Amino acid sequence: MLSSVAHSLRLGCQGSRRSIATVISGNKTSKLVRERLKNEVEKMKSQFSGFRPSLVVLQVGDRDDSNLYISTKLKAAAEIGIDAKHVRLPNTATQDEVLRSIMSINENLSVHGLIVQLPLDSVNHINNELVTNAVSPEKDVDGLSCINAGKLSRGDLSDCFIPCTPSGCMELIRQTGVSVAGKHAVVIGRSKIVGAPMHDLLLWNHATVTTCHSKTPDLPEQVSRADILVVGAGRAEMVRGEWVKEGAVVIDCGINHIPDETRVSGKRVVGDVHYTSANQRAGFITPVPGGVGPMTVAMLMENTVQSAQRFLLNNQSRT
Ligand code: NAP
Ligand code: L37
Repeated sequence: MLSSVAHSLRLGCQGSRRSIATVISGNKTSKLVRERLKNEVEKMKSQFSGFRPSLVVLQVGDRDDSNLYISTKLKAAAEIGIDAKHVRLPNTATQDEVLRSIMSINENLSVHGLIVQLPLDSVNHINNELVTNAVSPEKDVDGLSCINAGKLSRGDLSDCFIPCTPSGCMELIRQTGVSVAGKHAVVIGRSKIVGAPMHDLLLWNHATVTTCHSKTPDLPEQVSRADILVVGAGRAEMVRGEWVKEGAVVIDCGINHIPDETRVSGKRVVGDVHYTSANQRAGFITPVPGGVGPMTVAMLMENTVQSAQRFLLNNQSRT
């Protein structure tokens, strides 16, 4: 009875919908991160006579979405003062050729960060695991090698590179002022790039974490328990507002293109969360676009600057 009074008070006198959630802007937060990094790079440049952090983005093939994300990354790097190179191999490249290319970048002392943009677009069979593990852990700014992923899963957070998307999600959660410790967090998805590292990050920030996947029965029930919900399933608008706990923090990693005849392009981008209904229940919510996407780019820049700083530290102590 009491809880139903509290509930109707929250709903307001008319019993109408709850006020809408606070939107957490990835565009604004990523801009702040990029400005901070630009200052750090300027300091490095003046302290170490023209030294610049450097990043290589290796692409196999020619996927439209990868082309777009890579050009966003190159533009962000240029603005910050990171020297970024795009190395593109044709979709006919063999696994050996891809591995050889990675090895040669590993050996190049002037490169501090190397990512292989996934998914690979190749006519040949290429083992993703072999490729992500070939990147030297010291340059693995995507945090996808076993060494970095293993450290993260054990809670050695200060000693590894954290994958960019989950790292960006944590930054957005921090923006809300809601503390993670002691909260119940639910992650939908268990991929190596989003769900699994997100689980680890939340866990080691002291949340109690439930990770859901395609075999999880009763997803709405799991979602309804989340104080913090992070979704990376790749299913357009799958999470409905009615599932969401009132006041929850909702972070939507999904990037899905759905048909929209009102647009010139004939399509539009939506997340994995049904935004308009979730907006009525959540306390905080990220939009798509303009949420997690720009943060993924900003955190890649952050990892690259961190890698260059570690390089300088190691080289100084050797001299
Ligand atoms: P993925 O490798 O396809 O993984 C999807 C995960 O979601 C899997 O673990 C899968 O479960 C789970 N899943 C799929 N359908 C489900 C369902 N109906 N119920 C519960 N779980 C379900 O995808 P990903 O690379 O992690 O990407 C996920 C989404 O994030 C995509 O929309 C992608 O475009 C987006 N993304 C965004 C960014 C960004 O910067 N914003 C970066 C990377 C990815 P199983 O393991 O059982 O198959
Ligand atoms: N680091 N990121 C890294 N490594 C990889 O292997 N695949 C992959 C990866 N993913 C990635 O780059 N994702 C990504 C997704 C979205 C954006 C950038 C990077 C982005 O900028 N999204 C915008 C625009 C979305 C759109 O219109 O399509 C956004 O506002 O969400």
